[in-house]
Amino acid sequence: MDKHFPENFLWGGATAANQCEGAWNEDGKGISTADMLTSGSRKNPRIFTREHRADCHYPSHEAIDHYHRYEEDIALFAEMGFKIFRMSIAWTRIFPNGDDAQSNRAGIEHYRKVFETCKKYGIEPLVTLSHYEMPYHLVKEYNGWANRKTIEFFTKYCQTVMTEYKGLVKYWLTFNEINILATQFGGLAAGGIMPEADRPVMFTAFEKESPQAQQLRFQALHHQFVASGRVVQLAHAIDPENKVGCMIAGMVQYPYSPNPMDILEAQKSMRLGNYLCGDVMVRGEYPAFSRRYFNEKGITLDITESDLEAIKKGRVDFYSFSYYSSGCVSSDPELRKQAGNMLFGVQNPHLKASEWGWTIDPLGLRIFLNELYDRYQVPLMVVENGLGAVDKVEVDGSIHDDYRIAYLRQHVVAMREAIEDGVDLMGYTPWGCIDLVSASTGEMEKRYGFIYVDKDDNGNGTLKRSRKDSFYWYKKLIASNGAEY
Ligand code: BGP
Repeated sequence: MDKHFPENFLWGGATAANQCEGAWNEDGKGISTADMLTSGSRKNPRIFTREHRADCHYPSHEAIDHYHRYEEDIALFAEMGFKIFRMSIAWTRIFPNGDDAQSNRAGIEHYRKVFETCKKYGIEPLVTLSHYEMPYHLVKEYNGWANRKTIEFFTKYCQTVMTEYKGLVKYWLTFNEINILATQFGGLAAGGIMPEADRPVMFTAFEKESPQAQQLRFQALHHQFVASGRVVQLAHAIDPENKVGCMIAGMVQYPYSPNPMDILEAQKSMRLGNYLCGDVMVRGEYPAFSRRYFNEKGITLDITESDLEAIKKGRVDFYSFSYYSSGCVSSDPELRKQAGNMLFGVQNPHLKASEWGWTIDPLGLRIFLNELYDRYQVPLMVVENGLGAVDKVEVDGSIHDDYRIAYLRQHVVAMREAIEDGVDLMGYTPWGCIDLVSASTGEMEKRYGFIYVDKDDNGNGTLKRSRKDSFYWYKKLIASNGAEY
């Protein structure tokens, strides 16, 4: 059977501003929530500090200095043959405090140059409007997305960039991994909700969440739904060419056993983890199952008629998601206890894991693609995928990352099979196409890139870029439109 990728398939790579740009306080940029996150490791979580502390390292401040080196980096992406480049705009470069009357010209001009560079190479930008950061001022003054006013601030920022970059950008994503806010893991990173003390916040649920905190989290999520709905409508009004997608963290959960109790638990977890957000953003209304969930948890949301209209009219054009791993759900209290607060649930005996404990499951990607397409029938895009691993630089400067190639190859096969199954898949942008700061741990050593960046966890290094073996592999894959993998 001749299986292949569609002709205009969008091969590329993905980054986020706070994980690669650096220049955290240059050219009028305001402080973002990500600028307050220390570095960490798998064992020591990153800490959100309410003030900057002299004894802490903040990896977003320099990151990989992409802000000053974007031309070199985009040229390398072009060398691999990228058709699309997913990146995010730092809201704080456009509106430093979030509620400013005027936008910051220097920030607007910076991204214009970035997009023009992409254009020069025939690369389509795919722009995430909010990728795990927001102006810190909005967090301190308004409690971030818990406050309804933030919808207006965000809409104004989106209107500004969509107007400025009309003709340069046509693919947009509203909120990165919005569904993290539907889990206990998302408070600050996704929702900008101020923690009561300096503490770990990234994908970390340490203590039991209070009913008030839970209520606030879902209200923040609701405000993001409304904002997304408004922004989708704005995008279409500004330029009918614009295509806006939702961005969901693909949290695939299997039942641990054929015990119907496990199946039910997995279903609940898929619904809350993935489908709640997808249904609102693709179908334009809260799914029926959410009513019972909110009732049982005692969550009462402030939802107005005009909110519902914004959600209804602002349905996204496509569905994008990240996929790294799958999880497993059990109804057995003993097994659940062992798993603790792990994002991926109980251990799946059939799968191996990465050095950072993320299970590797390419078939899960095919299964999820099929599930999503059955449910939504809109074009899908895989906008993050990859293997975080430690790379070794040989004496001659080469980097033999065959483990990364093996991981990506299997996921490419899974996508091709899903296309064969009937899925309408638009593109693939593996995560961290150039090494960058890890979101969960703040490390540099957890690398995803095709391009190596000389920088270590303590901030030392020349920042020199080098091509890994995977660079040449991906280049060939793109040139053959997925045939040579
Ligand atoms: C996703 C985030 C990204 C990215 C990726 C890899 O959840 O959208 O920002 O960082 O995960 O995670 P990590 O960097 O923690 O390895």
